[in-house]
Amino acid sequence: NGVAPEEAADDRAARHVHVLIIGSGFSGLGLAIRLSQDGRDDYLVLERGSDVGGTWRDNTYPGAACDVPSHLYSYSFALNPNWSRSFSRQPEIQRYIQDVADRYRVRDKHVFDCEMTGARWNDTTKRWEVQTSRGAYTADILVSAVGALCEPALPDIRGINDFQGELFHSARWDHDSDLAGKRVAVIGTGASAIQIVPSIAPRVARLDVYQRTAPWLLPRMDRPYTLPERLAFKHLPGVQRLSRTAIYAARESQVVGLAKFPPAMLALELIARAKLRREVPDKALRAKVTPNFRIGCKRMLISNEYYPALGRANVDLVTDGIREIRAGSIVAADGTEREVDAIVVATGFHVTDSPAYEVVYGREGRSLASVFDESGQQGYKGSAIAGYPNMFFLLGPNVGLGHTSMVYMIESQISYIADAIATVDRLGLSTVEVRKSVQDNYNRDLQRKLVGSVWNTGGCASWYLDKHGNNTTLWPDFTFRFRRMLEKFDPGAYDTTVADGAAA
Ligand code: N01
Repeated sequence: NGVAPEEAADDRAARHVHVLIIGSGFSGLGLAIRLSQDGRDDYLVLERGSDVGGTWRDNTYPGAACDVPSHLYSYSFALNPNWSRSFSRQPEIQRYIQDVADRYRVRDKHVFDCEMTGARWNDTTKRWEVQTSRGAYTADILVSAVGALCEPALPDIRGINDFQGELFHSARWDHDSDLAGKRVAVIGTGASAIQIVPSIAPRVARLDVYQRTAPWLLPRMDRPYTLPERLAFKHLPGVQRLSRTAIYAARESQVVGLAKFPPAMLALELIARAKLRREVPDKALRAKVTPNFRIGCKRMLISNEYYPALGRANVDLVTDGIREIRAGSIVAADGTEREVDAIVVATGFHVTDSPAYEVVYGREGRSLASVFDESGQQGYKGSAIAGYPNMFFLLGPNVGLGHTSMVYMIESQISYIADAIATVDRLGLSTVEVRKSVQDNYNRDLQRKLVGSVWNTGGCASWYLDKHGNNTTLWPDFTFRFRRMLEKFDPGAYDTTVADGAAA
């Protein structure tokens, strides 16, 4: 499982590889497979965890499941006829990713338990110098595949460090902790929390759910596949492709309402309101969980169990805000103190301020985090950033989606980056760096498309927006347009030098 320790880098000498990929979630693993399929052996994947899977390896909280249909949430080159239900749960997705890594024989191109602690561009050697928890590497090309939802964000609540009970983030679930019979608080009501709450509510003594903003909820059309369906997926590959295409088209149509003409989403809002009336008969509770922004502004959530769980006798929805956390309790803004044994922090991730970029230093010696902090996350086609030569990004700026499968976007980027690497080799380039003017034009265009979108005008604060108020996370158009844009690497957008240093 992974590169043998003696083959990994050690502290005495940096090990050199042509392409170094950081992270082995859906994106890094997918690129590794593509490079292998292209016949390459000159790459390595560094993964801080002990296995592939990324966010699907890390998010093991009770109830963790995908809100994108299974058949779309798979690599196009590795369709899975064995999905057991229409929306897969975390263990099944993680098994799928592990199985793909095995089938495509790329595990031996991985160094596991290897965390990147620094990456610095050396403009003399034209290489990246990468420090890790398992020694040093140099690389001609560095690919960041760390993902946007990898660094848990803890809330800045007074006294949080003084809490004496159990406290953990949703993405770092403590499986040694048995919550049965305990008084538990869940902070947050996003995609993770709405899966956790119904899963733990029946077995805890009391559950306080701290809601800052009420989310929109739509029905979850999840069900196990019937035997005839599973047989058809298995023996008639066309059926699976057809089902995938139908799901893709249905999801893609939402772009019209999200990005182009938000009122087109009102039909979904009506469905969500009807669900609220049906599943929350208590009018006082219903008022508390009725959202105050346009649907789609934040990520739309799907659940059939969340509202009923809030209605349980042992569950309390607290909407007064949190004043402070004490050794054994949480004090709400209205002064009410509720004793708790355990706190689950489901407060999301550092998306627009990822610490992963604090250790990446580009051509001018600046950390990527400081560049992002100053001007917001900006890149070119979500895949390259001016000032960071020979570096490519999977799931870089403005690649995220609020409505359909990220795997589609990832595969579009994989084609682009694989073609970029092939182009670098074919033309004998020693550096390739996107031109700042090209990047600026790209972002001007992108931000223009976001004007009037529900994410910018829907009246909510969300992790889609950075601290400057700009949407630097989402792709604002149809995903097939993204794919078309990334079909071929476009060296004309980049400053390049050939191996002898002359301009290409
Ligand atoms: O995180 P979030 P998440 N005090 O950031 C609240 C993906 N995902 O882990 O809305 C009190 O969405 C915050 O409140 P508010 C998916 O892309 C996918 O749930 O900001 N509360 C919010 O309610 C998703 O979008 C699946 O006012 C605080 C919650 O915490 C992304 O991951 C499943 C607070 C954070 O919600 C992140 O989801 C799970 C504070 N100081 C996740 N700070 C699938 O099914 C924050 N909050 C594929």
